[in-house]
Amino acid sequence: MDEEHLHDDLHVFKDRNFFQQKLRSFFTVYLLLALSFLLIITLFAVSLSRVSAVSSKLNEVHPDWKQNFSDKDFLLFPCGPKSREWEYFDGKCYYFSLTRMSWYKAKAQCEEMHSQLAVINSYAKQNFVMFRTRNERFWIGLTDQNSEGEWEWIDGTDYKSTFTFWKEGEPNNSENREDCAHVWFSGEWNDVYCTYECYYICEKPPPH
Ligand SMILES: [Ca+2]
Ligand SMILES: [Ca+2]
Repeated sequence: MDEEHLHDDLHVFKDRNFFQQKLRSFFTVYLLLALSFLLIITLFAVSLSRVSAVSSKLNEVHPDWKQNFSDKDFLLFPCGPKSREWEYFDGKCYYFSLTRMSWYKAKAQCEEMHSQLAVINSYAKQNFVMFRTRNERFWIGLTDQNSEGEWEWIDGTDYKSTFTFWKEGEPNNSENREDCAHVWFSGEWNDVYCTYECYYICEKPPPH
C-alpha cells in the first residue's frame, strides 16, 4: 500500500466518523424533541384533569355555578340574564304570554314557571301593565268563582281594601258565567267566562 492510498483510506475513515457523529447528534436532538413533546402532552393532560376535578368540585358545592352571572348582568337583566322574556318592574318580574288560553290553563302555566297570575294592587303597576298589554286581553289573578261577586286575588291579597280598575259597568257577570278577570282597553278590567282564551300575565319575585 503506497502512501497516497493510505492517505485516501484515512480520509474515507475520517469522513465516515464525521458522518456517524452527525447522525448521533441529529438522533439526540430528535430524541430530546420527542421527549419534550411527550412531556408537554403529559403536563397538558395532567392540567386538564386537574381543571376538570376542580370544576366538578365547584359544581358539587354550587350546583348552579354554571348559571352564575356577574352583578353587571343582573343590573342589566334583574329577572336573570337567562330570563330576558321576563320584565322587571318595581321589585317584581313579569311575563306577558305570546299564546292565548283559558284562565285555568294560564294559571297552571304561570305555576309551571314558578310564578302566579299577576296581582295588580297599585296604580303604578296598573300603568305598567296597561302600556305593556296595548288594549289586548290578558288574564290577571283575580276571580269570583268561589262565591259569585266575592272577588279574590290569587295570592290572598285583600280585594276589598286594595286598588281596582274595573271598566265602567264591570264586573257584570254577564249570562251569570263571568268569573275570571282580564285587562282590556286602556288596561281596564273586565270579567269574562274562565274558559275564554286570551293572553296572560305571570308575576314572580326576581331571582335575588
Ligand atoms: Ca262572576
Ligand atoms: Ca263582563
